[in-house]
Amino acid sequence: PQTIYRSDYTPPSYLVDTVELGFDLDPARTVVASRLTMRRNPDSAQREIELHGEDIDLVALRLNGRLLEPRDYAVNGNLLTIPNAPEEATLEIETVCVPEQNTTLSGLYTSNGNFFTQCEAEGFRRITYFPDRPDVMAKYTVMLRADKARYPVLLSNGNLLEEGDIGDGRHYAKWEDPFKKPSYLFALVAAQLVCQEETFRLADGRDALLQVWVEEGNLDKTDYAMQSLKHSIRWDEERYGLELDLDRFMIVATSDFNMGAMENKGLNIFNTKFVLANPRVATDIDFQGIEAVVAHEYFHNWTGNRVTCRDWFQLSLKEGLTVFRDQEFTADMIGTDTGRAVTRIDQVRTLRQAQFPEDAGPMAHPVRPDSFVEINNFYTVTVYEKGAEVVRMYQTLLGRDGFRKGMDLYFERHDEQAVTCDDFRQAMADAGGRDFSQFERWYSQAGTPTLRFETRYDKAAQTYALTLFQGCAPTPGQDSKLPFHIPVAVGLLDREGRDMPLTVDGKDMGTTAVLELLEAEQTFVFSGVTETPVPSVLRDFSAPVILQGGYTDADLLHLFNHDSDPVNRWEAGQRLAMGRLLKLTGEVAADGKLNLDDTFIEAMRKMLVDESLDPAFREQALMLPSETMIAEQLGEVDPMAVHLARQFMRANIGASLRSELLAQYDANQTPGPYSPDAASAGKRGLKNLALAYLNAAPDADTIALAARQCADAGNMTDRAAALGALIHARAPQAESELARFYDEFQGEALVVDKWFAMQASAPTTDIARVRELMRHPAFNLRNPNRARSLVANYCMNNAVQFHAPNGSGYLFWAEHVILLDGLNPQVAARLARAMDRWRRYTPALQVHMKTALQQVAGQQRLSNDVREVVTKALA
Ligand code: BAL
Ligand code: ZN
Repeated sequence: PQTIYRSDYTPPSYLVDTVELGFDLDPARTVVASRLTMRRNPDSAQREIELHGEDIDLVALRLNGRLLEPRDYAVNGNLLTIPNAPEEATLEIETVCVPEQNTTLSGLYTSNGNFFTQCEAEGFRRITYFPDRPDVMAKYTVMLRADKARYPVLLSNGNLLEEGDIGDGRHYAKWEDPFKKPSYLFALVAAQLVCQEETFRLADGRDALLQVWVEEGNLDKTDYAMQSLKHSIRWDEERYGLELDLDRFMIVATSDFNMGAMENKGLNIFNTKFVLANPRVATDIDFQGIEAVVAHEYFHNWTGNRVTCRDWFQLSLKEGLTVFRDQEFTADMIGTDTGRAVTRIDQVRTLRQAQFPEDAGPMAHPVRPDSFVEINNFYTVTVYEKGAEVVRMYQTLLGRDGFRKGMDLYFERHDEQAVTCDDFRQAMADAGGRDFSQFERWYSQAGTPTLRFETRYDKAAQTYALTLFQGCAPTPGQDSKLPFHIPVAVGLLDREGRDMPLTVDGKDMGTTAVLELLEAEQTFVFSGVTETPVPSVLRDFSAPVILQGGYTDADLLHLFNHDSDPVNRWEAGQRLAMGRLLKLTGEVAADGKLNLDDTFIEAMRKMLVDESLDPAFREQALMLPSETMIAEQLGEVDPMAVHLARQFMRANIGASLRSELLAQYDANQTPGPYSPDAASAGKRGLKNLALAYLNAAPDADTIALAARQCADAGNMTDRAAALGALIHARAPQAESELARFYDEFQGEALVVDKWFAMQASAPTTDIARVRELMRHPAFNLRNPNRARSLVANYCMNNAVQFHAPNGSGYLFWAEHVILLDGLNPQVAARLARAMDRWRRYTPALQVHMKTALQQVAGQQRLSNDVREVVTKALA
């Protein structure tokens, strides 16, 4: 496969002004007629028209009314070239595709017999020939024709112009999108669906029609998505002065979808997972996911759609920025300082769980990659979550108001343009009067920077010198790195745990100073420091870096007890736990004699019962670093040792804090009707964490508690937590409760996904049981949610079983990467990434892992998607 380089970018040879699309929709043979008005791009030296097309049949091609013969154009792979084209060209293209056979879920496909599209990144070329690149922006008019009884609902982007019958039981709908857009934002839906709708008054006084479309029977699960949409619209008006620019905004849910959702202009298509919810079927986490994803897709309307990406290397321009916006929205929706901190802690956890490992593995890439084989492989935690961290750092450096000025300037300069990450950085620099040239390295250098500090207190001078050191390990293709521009937020705690006032270079900096680290090593001197402080470094996780060492246990306990910055308070607890987890892992490997000190347990006890702290924060503070995070700290990973060490710590907490856990379990009940609000969810979170800890050291009483909750639960959060506790405690009733769960929810696809996922990720589920589950009538490899629920969960969230010493998990992985690749390369490539970190495991496991990787790599027929992942893993 061919590698595509960012440095090879050239402007499009032709621009497209208007696109008229006509669809005769038939699952077995859909005919697409396209009429493009094009003109030569003055910025391009090329004279030929270039069109992309994939897996479609070309029926006819006309240029300015003349039917072209095959000799008039050239087809090379997916590229169709028309040489010697005139300055202005009207192209008429007729193509045919087969939606019902399209298992890739890219382009036009059917799901439960309904038509949907997914065009990002390069799916539009699977619908019609087109210059399918994001810097070609055009105005679209779309005519849909289909059988009226089977497809009563016909939707596309923008505004509905007209609809009516055309005989033979068929009908039509004509849509027009008033804004220029790239082809990846095109969408259509032709389906049997119902909708919840309402009229919403926008800030400028216009009324917009909001709709949430779902399959019949799901209307009782659309309220939260609708509410989230309204909150999102209001928030973008208030926080950024950005308004909905259309008369209507539609969300459509489908159960067959590769991603979470897609921001097509005015017609967002969603995975049902991020739309459908009611207390019976959805957990607190599901509700949170819906709010965030609805917001994310809505916010794309400006950051992504009105201003889009020049090329796919700039993906983070829209994704990093939009993730940052949805993160801020989520924090604002909770509205409390602790709530904000808890969302920040969640973000840090995601980075450590997924992005730092990516940055340290064979698929490491900069936020703005320099090359790719398959762009679909770069919808990554680096582009999304690290990209959001990069945007957050602008706000940290400029302040909220300064960041807003930068956003205003960005839109003023670039509305309806396709631009680059450099354009965004320039807008921020110009609006803030700052030099962000060194900041560019956050976009161009891969790898997670490390940060280290040393301190020196001078009692006589009352100065405290903090020396910061940064570094960054090599990543594929980047052997050495230059220093990053790192905002390091720092506070100093006195011996009572109070924040000390900070003065640096004679400047009063409040109680948290944002120091700007520009060099590999730099010293900052605080003056007027009256005693030796404990430094709280990297408050609010002010940069996506790995802060190494520097703290004693006593320092960490002091921070854990007192830090006014809740993120660093949490962080101190994580460090206390991590130190011990690493020690325990070593002990498992050595002689199996495990010891946990009282100091740690007492710190946990104090946190658990501190009623001055929100339950949501206490839950975060008591949650241990995951097995993946522990593994990332080790030179050589024995997954079983990591698991046993962590289980030992969990059981120890469960047994030692039993009475406190029971008290918190009782104190954090949420009687009355379920509400997904943050305070209630926080209580449920702490209560269910208590239940999980109690059942990490199970006895008849703790199991009875879980069983009772399983029987009485009035919502899915409590039900799933109780069932999980029974499974993990290996309780005798786990099997029957699993069966009862399935019986009760077998009609709810998303709950059946949970049922598979719960089993796939349980350390009690071995390969034989997984294979048995694959034969369950409800299992279907073609449905991405279902495939992920069982196969991906087993391979990615069940380390002890997946890494079975006999290599059976790896063979299962290889078998299913290959099977899935024949159906849906995007889903297969995601699964392929389960082996990213294979070189870090014990030599015995590495041998099996390499064999499995080679088995996949040795396949003759493999998608570019999977080929790229396994090739890079083996390189
Ligand atoms: N653009 C793909 C889905 C999303 O990030 O919203
Ligand atoms: Zn996005």
